[in-house]
Amino acid sequence: MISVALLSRPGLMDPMKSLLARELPGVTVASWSEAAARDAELAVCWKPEPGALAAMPKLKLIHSIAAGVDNILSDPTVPDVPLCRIVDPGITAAMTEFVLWGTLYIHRDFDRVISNARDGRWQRYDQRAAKDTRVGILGLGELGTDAARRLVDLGFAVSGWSRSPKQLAGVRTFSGTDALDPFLSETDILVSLLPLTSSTVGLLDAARLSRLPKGAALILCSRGEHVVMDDLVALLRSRHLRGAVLDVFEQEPLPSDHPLWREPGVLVTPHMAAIASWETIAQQVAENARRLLRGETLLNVVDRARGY
Ligand code: NDP
Ligand code: OXD
Repeated sequence: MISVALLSRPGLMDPMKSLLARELPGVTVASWSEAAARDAELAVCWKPEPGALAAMPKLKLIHSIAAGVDNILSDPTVPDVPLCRIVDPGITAAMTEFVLWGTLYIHRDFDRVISNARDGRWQRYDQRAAKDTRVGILGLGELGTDAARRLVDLGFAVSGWSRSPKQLAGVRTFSGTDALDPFLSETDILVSLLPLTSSTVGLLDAARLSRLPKGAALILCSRGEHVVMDDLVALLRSRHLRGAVLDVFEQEPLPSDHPLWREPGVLVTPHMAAIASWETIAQQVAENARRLLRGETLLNVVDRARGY
């Protein structure tokens, strides 16, 4: 049977021990603080210490406990063994709910009326039809595609941007760097569902965000590092942008004294858009462990060259 190491901040992955033991009878599971972890063949990770994976001589497979793998690939010493991530219909459904909620929050002016309610201000806004709100999704992968489809079902004018060309019923699709500015210039609500890679870090800077039409809003579900936050705040303060729902941050948890909590127009949510259960994670890790042992094709393998 295989041996597994859990690499994360202390205690985070404790629930995985019994779940993996149930899924993989005979497995040994060690936290990184235990000496046995160095000899494991499978590393299950969330933000492993830099250099830790390189210090595992028997390593055969690295598994992220998340959909994203930036938490692992940010370490240049990560050994060249297969890297898998979590892909799950439950996560996709949860993300779609979050995107639909965020879109309606802005489209139906809840951002304004919630703020007005604090001052006891009764103010109604003109109602727009969904077809008159253009929602642009950065990233048409597992998550972006489902969110786009559901937004189309609700009648929104939906577009999407990806690296490679795509066809998606009811969605205007754009691909490649040259298409980004035209895509942004026709987007009222921008949703980011990109992976964090060397090509997408800092993508949404002053120049890019200024391409959005005046009054546009951002829903950031991907990673904090996709946005140059000072540029975003400047564009909110100049009223070029109307608001932002921010679920992810370069530093998490966002410290309670961080100015973004109190920035007018910004709603901070605690990286809650789509959270995989430990059960789901353990099942997917165990399935890949069984496949590894049988020499079968692994599921949800990341392309290391692309970084996602
Ligand atoms: P996928 O890998 O399935 O999809 C990524 C999409 O982004 C693809 O369409 C890809 O294009 C596109 N893309 C990647 N790089 C570029 C680029 N340089 N230019 C244009 N498009 C690009 O990822 P998922 O949909 O599963 O997840 C996306 C991200 O969502 C995760 O990496 C994670 O950061 C975040 N996430 C956040 C959660 C939260 O709770 N806030 C929960 C889960 C995920 P192509 O199709 O051409 O390859
Ligand atoms: C993920 C996340 O990548 O939770 O799964 O952000």
